Amino acid sequence: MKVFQHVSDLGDLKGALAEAFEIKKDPYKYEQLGRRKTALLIFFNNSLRTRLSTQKAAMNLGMNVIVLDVNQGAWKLETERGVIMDGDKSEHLLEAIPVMGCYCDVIGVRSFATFENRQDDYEEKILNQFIKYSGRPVFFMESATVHPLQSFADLITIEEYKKTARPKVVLSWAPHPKALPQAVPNSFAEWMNAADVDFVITHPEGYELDPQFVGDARVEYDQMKAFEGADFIYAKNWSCPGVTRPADYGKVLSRDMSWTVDAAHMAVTNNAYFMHCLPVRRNMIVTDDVIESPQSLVIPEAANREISATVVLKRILESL
Ligand code: AN0
Ligand code: CP
Repeated sequence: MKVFQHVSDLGDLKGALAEAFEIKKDPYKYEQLGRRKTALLIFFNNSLRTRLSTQKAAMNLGMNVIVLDVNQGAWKLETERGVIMDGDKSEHLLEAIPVMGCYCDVIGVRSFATFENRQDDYEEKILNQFIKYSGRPVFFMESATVHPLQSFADLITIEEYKKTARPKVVLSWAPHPKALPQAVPNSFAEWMNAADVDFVITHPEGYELDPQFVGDARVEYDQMKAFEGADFIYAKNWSCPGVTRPADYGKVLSRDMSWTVDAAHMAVTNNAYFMHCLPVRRNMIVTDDVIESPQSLVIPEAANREISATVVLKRILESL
């Protein structure tokens, strides 16, 4: 595997899940595979889980790991070609990327949407430059539009906890004070569409996700109706994707607190499990009692980030 961006990059999903459970049983099974190989993890944005779980995964495989916070100690990077660099940016991404490639065998990159230009974000301008100029396999650690390591961990979690062959999974928008990316809901939708689940998306008007990710999913604007009979509730805030309202791309359109997932919402479900990728703002996205309930899977989900990252790095190492 040379790029990990979409669910399709894993090929047969059932096979990938089987590999995940094999690794969960014995995380050090492939500890020889990464000997003398180096993973470079580049962060343009903050992280707790991705940073720690991906380092742990690389160590499980016997790899060396280098982590770089671009905004803490590296030169300020220009990303646009043709710019006269007379401002505060000392280095261009077009040199920085191949230089980074010199010191590693695999590169993971976190670079969120900037919301400056929908086309640049949705064309994955930054990550595609890493693919083109690093000379190394690249895996996405949340890009402008996707967060596949998260969705893979989410799917592993659903597989572990589901009580029926084809559970009902609901992705629900929830309120948040700041504009957040669409990467998590985009990927979650993509992965659920590829999995054997009954998938429903619910959000207020204007928050329609990009059709390439929605696929054949059912969209229900009545949140309570969407929650009826659900086996898994996956809450997440996202800003306006700019599909039905291009001028509002990246904006907060609603702060409607009636969308906060609380006990009354959970009461209409089929005793659903609650999921969220974290970090989560309590009593905005979800109430204290729901996230602390026995049905909350937020910690097992985070734990499975180590497993999804181990499978992905293993697949990349096998292709070197
Ligand atoms: C990010 C987001 O919503 O995409 C990262 C989530 C994994 N969240 C925040 O910036 C709070
Ligand atoms: N879920 C997730 O990716 O968390 P971090 O932003 O802390 O890495």
